Amino acid sequence: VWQKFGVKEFGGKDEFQQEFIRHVETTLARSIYNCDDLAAYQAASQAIRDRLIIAWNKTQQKHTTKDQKRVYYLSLEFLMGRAMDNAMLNAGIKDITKAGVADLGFKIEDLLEQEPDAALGNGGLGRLAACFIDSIASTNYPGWGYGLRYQYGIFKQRIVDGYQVESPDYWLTFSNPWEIPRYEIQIDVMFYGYTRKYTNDDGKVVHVWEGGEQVQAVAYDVPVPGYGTETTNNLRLWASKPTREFDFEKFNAGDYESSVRESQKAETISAVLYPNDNFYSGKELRLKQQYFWVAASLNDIIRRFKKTHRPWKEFPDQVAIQLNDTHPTLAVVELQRILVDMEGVEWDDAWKIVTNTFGYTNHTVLPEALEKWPVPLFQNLLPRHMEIIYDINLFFLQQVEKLFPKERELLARVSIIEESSPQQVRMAYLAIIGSHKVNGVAELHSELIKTTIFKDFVTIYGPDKFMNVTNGITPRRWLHQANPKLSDLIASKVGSYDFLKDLNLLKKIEPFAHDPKFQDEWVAIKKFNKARLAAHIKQYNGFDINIDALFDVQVKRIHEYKRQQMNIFGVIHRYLSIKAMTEKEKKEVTPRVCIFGGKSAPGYYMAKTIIKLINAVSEVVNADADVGDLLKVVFIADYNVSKAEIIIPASDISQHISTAGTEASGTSNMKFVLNGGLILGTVDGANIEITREVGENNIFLFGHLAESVEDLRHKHRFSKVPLDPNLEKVFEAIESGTFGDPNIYNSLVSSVTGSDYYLVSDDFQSYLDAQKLVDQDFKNKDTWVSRSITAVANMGFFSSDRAIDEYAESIWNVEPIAVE
Ligand code: 26Q
Repeated sequence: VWQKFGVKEFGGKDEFQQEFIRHVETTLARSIYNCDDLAAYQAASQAIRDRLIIAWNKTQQKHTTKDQKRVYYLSLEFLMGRAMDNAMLNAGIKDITKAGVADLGFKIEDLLEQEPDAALGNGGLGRLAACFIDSIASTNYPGWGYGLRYQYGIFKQRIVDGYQVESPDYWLTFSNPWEIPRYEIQIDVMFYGYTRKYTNDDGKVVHVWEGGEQVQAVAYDVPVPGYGTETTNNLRLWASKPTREFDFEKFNAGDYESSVRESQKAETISAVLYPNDNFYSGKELRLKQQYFWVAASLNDIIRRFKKTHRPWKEFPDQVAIQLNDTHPTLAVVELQRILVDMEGVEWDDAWKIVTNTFGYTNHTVLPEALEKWPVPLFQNLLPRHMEIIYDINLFFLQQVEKLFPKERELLARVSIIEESSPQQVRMAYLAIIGSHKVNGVAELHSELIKTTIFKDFVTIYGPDKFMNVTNGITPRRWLHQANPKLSDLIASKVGSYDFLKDLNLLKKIEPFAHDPKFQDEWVAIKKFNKARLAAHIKQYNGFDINIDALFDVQVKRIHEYKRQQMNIFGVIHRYLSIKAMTEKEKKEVTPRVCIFGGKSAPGYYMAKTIIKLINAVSEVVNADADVGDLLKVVFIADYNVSKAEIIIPASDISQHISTAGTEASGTSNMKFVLNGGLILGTVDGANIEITREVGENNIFLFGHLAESVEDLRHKHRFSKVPLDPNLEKVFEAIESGTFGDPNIYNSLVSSVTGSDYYLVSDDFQSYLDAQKLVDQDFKNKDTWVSRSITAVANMGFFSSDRAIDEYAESIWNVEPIAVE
């Protein structure tokens, strides 16, 4: 396979072995006779990395020579997962590596297991960034990712007595072969201090920001190999270090201890990823992280631009910057500051440059997730930026006033500064005003932002500034790597692996949806994947599950809006039903394994209670002899990218059951269907477009629509809405102590019996009906498999390559650079 790509850097098996041994003996200073799996993983990685670096250098050289516009994807999260398998597959050298290590007595699978996940993200947003940089490289766009090199990624989750317990993610304990430290790239970043202005010799007012604390940003580069192409792009992650001067001063003053303390403080900036998913918390350190990363990245981008000796007005012709949510919005202000304060560009000219450079992607409409920073905190940390924001706001409001004279309410509504006490900086508004395009991540979501949270901005700017780019996923990791057997089977019908670069070619398997031989192979692969997951569950949870049962999976961050509580209430309902059955009735039951996984934010009490309930139900149900194989409940601890790669290919049904209008897109829904699982879901996020693509016969939809949600919530507020009768029985079981101390679940139950903000009761009957249909349909193996095949055949649209092409075309205006 490797030759087909024509990636000349990669030699054959013998060459790989030589390099492997060389790395064992020199890089690791060990003997090949005393080499464990960890050392072998590191040596193999080094050998692969060497090749990536050659391709990386070539790519960067070519991009510099071509001097075309580049795109920079700014994201505080890159949920990369493991790198080794991906690097081998993208470079087309898995076969030679596998054979190479096998000769030396190693199994490639064991080596792959040694690698810790790069878990620098929380969930959907971070994984999307990882898929996007894979696609940018695979489709040959010149593009870099910029992020933070957290010393600790998302915490590790253990389950103790049914509760989530967090521990730190020491992912950098052993040296990380996938990063290249660039100690020579050090950028000073300042915080705090004060501003002053003076009039220079030309009579111009100059603003200065000085007297603050300095820290240094050091670059770590992670090569991003494209699939089947020479193109290897860069992900640059910044780590914070104390500045040398600072240390020195203190040291000479004889204050060694405080010098050490200060340097440790500098390092805390990039120490840890904030573990909130879809929830804003206004901590100063978080704002420090944002500015640190934004300042270093912009400095780096500008340094590269300056080498081309172009005038500033051409900056947007050379540079596109995409803001992954509002987290990097300070970049808008920082670029304006550099242009006006440091480079002497006139305000209006600078502002044109700024707005033509940035694009902003919104990922949520949930009010609790929207970033708003208290003005006092902001002003203290970034005094000059605060002034610039006031000016941006002033000029913007003047423009609005001109367009809509006398609409004072409108001015207050769209002001970047919220007039609360204290005042708050609304980052989303700043991002909109500072960008030329704003996009949502699925059709419904993009409509919702236009009609709800950003409505006024559509009035002001017109509809063209707002657009949709439906999310996508990389088929390399989420099909070929996670499910190699399915990828091989598909290739046998498509005639090649070209579908991994052009996912619409999946359409070619549709004619085989009813072909018995193809169906058998399809079913056998699903069974293999279910056995692989069952082995994992046996190893980590310690019990057996029946692989002929329907595997029903919900894995994602635990959140009330994602409604894992509805799922577990449904499981309890199922349990109670089975308990009430005669032996004869039991014969008709479709056996099920209900699989849950996901992390809760450490401070999110309700989410933690949901985890506890799932585990409590699991304990009771799995031990109940009346139920036997008909129902098993599993909570898989520490759900992460690597576990997703095992879990997703094994699902028959996966649940994406957010309250309509709350899940912006979802991306795991796409991964499950691409792996031959069907969806049980609400009419929300990308479920809607998946339905359109695969056909409504190949998805199980239920529940109220987004347009009714507001009305229903209104009803709840003004009258007591009767509880769904089936749900009532579920609550009775919980309250009678069936799953242990009922007091533990008081708040969870009353959140539904009270205001039921997420409409669990309103949707419950519809949910049970859909589940019943799933049970019935799963019995008909023939139709089930043909639906599964048909669904996969129609998933081409959800490749992140397609999403990236749309961004490139309609937001970034960048062209791919051909590889000879
Ligand atoms: C903000 C401020 C302070 C601390 C943390 C945060 C923060 C961190 C992470 C806010 C939000 C997030 C993550 C959001 C997220 O993952 N959104 C998801 O994005 C996916 C990709 O577009 C969508 O598919 C999901 O629907 C959406 O929930």
